[in-house]
Amino acid sequence: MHIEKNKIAQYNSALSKQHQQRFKFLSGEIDNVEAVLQKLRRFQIAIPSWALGSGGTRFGRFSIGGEPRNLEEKIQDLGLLHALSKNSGAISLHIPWDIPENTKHIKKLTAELDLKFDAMNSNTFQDQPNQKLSYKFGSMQHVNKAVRKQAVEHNKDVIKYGIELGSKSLTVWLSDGSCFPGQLNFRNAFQNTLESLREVYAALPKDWKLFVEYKAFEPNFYSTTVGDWGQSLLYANKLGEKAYTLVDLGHHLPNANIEQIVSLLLMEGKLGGFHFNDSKYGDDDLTVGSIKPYQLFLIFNELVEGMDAKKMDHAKELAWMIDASHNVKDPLEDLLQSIEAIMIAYAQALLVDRRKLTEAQNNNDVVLAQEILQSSFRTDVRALVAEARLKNGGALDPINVFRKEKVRKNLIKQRGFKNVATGL
Ligand code: PSV
Ligand code: MN
Repeated sequence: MHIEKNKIAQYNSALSKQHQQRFKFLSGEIDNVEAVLQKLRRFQIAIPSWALGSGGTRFGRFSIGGEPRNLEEKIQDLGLLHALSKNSGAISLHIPWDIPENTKHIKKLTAELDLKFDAMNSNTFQDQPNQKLSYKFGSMQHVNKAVRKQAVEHNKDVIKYGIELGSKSLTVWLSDGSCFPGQLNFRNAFQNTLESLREVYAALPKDWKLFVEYKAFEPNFYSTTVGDWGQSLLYANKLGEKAYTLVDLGHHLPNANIEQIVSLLLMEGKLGGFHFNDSKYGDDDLTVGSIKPYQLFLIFNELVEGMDAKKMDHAKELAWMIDASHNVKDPLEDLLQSIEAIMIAYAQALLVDRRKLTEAQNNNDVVLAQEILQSSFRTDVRALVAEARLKNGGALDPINVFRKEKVRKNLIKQRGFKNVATGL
């Protein structure tokens, strides 16, 4: 399914008067509104190929209907998302959930929809049909060298697919760890993992990055071999300059200060990218900004401050991706909400008065520092984000267009109700 540009323009013109009023009022309060708009327009968030269907939990899965049945249909869904949002111009593939069978055709399709290939993701946390050796007791950490080799070879294959598609990075998330005390020798598990990662690193093209994603627990519940940012940073430092830590917002123990983690990783030049989602309890993979929007703003505040300190290009130098799962909402509507939440937090962070904040910090003026941050957080920047989208040719109100155009109903008509998309 496709929504024509002029259709989007029609919906926009119906909302134009109200939008212009709101934007005019807001822009009067912002000093450098054109520069902020430029940054918002350039910011692009990758969507994972596994987030376009109904995810489900281990207790069940409820079909949403019209889910994409193959990679091509997933790319079509992403094209639709990007046409509406204009801030989701990239796709992140998980192998072997989404193996591109005909790379030429897939590349042509993505180019037509103005989509790029972001990080490739390997998968050694599940056994695949016909797989020789099992990952039940880990992959890169495994006590058996042959299992480790199989995991390394898989990652090398993923790099090969990525090269064909024009991706420039590989994200490795390992579920390796242990479920019970005594099951694992921690040092051996670390060393085996490091040795395996070194082999993968050696296979990276010159201009590629390797992202080492950490996660505190699940599916292992006693120890995880890349369990936190410290461990990920150890690997990244030992591997070399092309290796970075990847932060997934859901992968921390409760109440972790993620904004501080982000700040220090940036300072060390070792923050590679992000998986955005939200959570209340664990790795809940909920819509970005649905539970803790202030935390999201504080993270973006550190990102903007830290990237500016290093004169980094916000849009280009870190990998931005949503990593969420949808159980009760329409995945495409849910993703539109996540994109909007990210853009809002980014816009608010761009509005922080850095000079005043630094002054307040240097004067130990705790009250003023809080006032400065919260005044940005409490600014309703939705008209600013909408204006950036409008200037890029997107929809002023993407969910409204999605609903009025009956996208899901049409997709169900085309694809049927009971189909299941690959991935989580
Ligand atoms: C693991 O929980 C994770 O966050 C990793 O990024 C995986 O690639 C993704 O979710 C899908 O399982
Ligand atoms: Mn993730």
